[in-house]
Amino acid sequence: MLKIWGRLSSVNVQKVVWCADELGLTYERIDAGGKFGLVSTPEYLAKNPNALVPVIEDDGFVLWESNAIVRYLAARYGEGSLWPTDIRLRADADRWMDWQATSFNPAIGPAFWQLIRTAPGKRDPAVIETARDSGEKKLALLDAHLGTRDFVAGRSFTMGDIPLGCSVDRWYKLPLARESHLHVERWYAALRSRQAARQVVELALS
Ligand SMILES: N[C@@H](CCC(=O)N[C@@H](CS)C(=O)NCC(=O)O)C(=O)O
Repeated sequence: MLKIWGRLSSVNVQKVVWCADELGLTYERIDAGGKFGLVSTPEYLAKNPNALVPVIEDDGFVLWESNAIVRYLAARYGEGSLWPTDIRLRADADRWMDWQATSFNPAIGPAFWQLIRTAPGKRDPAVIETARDSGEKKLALLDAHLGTRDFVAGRSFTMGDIPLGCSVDRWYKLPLARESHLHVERWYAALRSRQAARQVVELALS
């Protein structure tokens, strides 16, 4: 059976759980990281020397790095659905996965850390405002893209929607003043209505 190590409060673990649920996979999730520890034990470090979550083990194959895990699961279990067979659609899905990891998440991350993981008295409003402003600019770009398609890679939901869906879910749960991005809001509502997204969208930030 597929095993997933990682606490659900991690955006990177959320991607893997959502992907596995989309694919209807049976899996065991083992809490690790944060208050659950485990990541610094020799057994865990043998699986992931970065001491980070998530990690998966699938039929003896161990893999870390959340977007690589989403790609692997989609390719192995979701060909033609989460894993587009058309190479350009797949490249488009890939592109938005990379954008989530290298652009959107780093932009909004400081707001999350300040507002959710930092005691009120120690927060820096300037850091929050910079992250908010940066997040809005990136969402405007995504909004323009979604203005002409239902999902990030076109008409169908693919692996490309999952990492970004987790980050945008985080964005909408942050206690921030937000601008309106109608296409992103429509897309996010469609994602929220998916049964497989429930574990993520019903979770409070912590
Ligand atoms: N690039 C890695 C980043 C993994 C990462 O930073 N994980 C964080 C949680 S989001 C972590 O393990 N933090 C330490 C901990 O939870 O103990 C990935 O996408 O898998």
